[in-house]
Amino acid sequence: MKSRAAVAFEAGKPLEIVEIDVDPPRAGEVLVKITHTGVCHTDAFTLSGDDPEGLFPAVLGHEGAGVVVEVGEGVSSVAPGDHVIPLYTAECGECLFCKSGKTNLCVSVRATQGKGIMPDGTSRFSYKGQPVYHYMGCSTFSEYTVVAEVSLAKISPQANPGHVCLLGCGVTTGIGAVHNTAKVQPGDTVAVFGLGGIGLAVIQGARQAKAGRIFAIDTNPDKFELAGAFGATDFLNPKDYDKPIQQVLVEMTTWGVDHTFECIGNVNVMRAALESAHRGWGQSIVIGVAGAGQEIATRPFQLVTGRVWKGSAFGGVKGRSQLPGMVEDAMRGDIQLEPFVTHTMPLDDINDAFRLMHEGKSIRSVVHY
Ligand code: NAD
Ligand code: AHE
Ligand code: ZN
Repeated sequence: MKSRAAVAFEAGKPLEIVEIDVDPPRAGEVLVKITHTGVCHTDAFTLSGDDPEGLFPAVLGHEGAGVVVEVGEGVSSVAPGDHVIPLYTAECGECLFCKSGKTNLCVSVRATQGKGIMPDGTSRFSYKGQPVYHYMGCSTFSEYTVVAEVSLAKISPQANPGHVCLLGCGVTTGIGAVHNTAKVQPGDTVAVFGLGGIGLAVIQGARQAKAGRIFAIDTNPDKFELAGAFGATDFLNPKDYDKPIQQVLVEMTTWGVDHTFECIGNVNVMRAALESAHRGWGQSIVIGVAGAGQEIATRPFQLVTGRVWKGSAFGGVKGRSQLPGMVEDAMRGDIQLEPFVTHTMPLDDINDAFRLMHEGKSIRSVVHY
């Protein structure tokens, strides 16, 4: 079938809106009509050419919501008409990782996903007869996409797809990192570096966890108002200080902050976040994605004296078993999604979403088909 899609033909170039060909779903696959998709910084990161797994031409996008159109042979957990969110972290329930009870990092389709192909080693997308790569197992920048059955969460048909698409990545990542990775407890102090969609979701999660002081840190002071609305108590722009921000935070708190979160993808800020953590028990959670060749560093003494460095992918959330419940939480108002949606636009204007993100003017743009 034909599908309108925003294709990344080349690194560093705008997406092009073209009509691609989408092949029918094969065994274990599902054809989904995407109705809405958010644009996450990770899409911009891959488009920039800094992603070691970045492939071109590709259909990017991984924060979508849609409806099942057709299922391939053997698919039993979803049927045409079901409302779904595609998952870049699959959940097969059978692999070592799913069975461990320790992680959400299912490996069932991860290897082929990273190569931009379906689990059988081929692509369902083509343009003018040439294959186009899939992305993160989702490719939500196409009106019709094909994903693995294990990469779909079935959600309430009553949910607003223009809002719950954000649970496909940003909001789930931030809230999940607070509850599943850091396990923030009432009264704990929290510092959030980077106040985009991810950082603001961390703040929302920290407030749900009844954290005490919540420090919001960004070089763009325009982000502070929304951070305050989500529950941040202290606002810091590193540019306002003539000393490292970790020193500022340690001086403000005596021994450092219980939980710090890096939500930017900057290895220098990752160091600052680790060194802002409390002596003896503070932990720093890396959420931001850094480019190929980037490495983190600190004095080992920082770890010897009790600080812990951790990472979090998709907030540690198991998509098929936990995301439907988070959608229900959002429908009840226990997770707020609407404040994240600063812009909406049709697919034709998707490059505006990238521009607004780079200009620091948006939190989330939601593209509709
Ligand atoms: P975003 O661009 O919306 O927000 C980033 C924020 O960081 C902006 O407000 C920007 O002003 C701020 N910032 C930039 N440089 C800074 C600095 N030096 N000091 C302080 N603030 C600074 O991005 P986003 O969509 O919120 O994504 C954030 C990061 O999280 C990206 O690296 C993205 O790839 C990553 N991410 C990771 C996961 C995961 O599962 N681990 C999921 C989603 C996104
Ligand atoms: N392709 C990159 C890795 C990118 C990365 O770390 N992705 C995050 C999700 S970002 C969503 O916006 C993640 O979940 N990672 C775990 C995984 O399995 O990909 C690279 O460096 O190769
Ligand atoms: Zn994302």
